[in-house]
Amino acid sequence: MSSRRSPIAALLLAAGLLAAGPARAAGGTISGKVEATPAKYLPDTVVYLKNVPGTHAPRTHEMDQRGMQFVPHVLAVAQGDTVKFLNHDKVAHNVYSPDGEGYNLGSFKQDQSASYTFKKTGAYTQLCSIHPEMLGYVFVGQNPYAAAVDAKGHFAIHDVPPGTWQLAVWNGDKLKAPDRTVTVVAGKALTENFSLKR
Ligand SMILES: [Cu+2]
Repeated sequence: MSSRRSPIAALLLAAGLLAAGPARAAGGTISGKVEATPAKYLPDTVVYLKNVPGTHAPRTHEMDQRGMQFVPHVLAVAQGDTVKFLNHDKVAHNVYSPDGEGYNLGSFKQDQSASYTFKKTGAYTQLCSIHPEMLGYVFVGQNPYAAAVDAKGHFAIHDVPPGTWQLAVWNGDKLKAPDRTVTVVAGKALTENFSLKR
């Protein structure tokens, strides 16, 4: 009748459960809406988490040049990620940024591309030397938990590790909102709205 486990077996079981826990548990979601005053600065907004420990697999993102614009206008990536810059216009475009370590990927024609891997965090103004009116931003965070807002100011950050984090808003050097402490629980959704002002 005895089904009692030895102390060692109990320890191994506990260790196994603990090891399986973080990989199995879903992260949380943080979503909400950002309002900006003046509203014209709303498109230049990223909501992000500061300083989340742990490593992430580097990803490759795409920023297109289409209709004489960078698409998306703001791209949020993580340190170590690569951005592949595309060109779907009939004219040649250039890709350069004076920010961070700076880069100039030269000029390329329709259906050609050029890639850059972002080694340092920060916001990179994305410019084209051929068309001075073109402007985009690559926001490079410390971690992948960041999202640019859509046209109405909505954002969603998915698969956030459970824990207590600092939630912040980037809007260049134009508008601001105070950082906020949030506690993320696995499988739960948080709603966080922001109002940006000068
Ligand atoms: Cu251009």
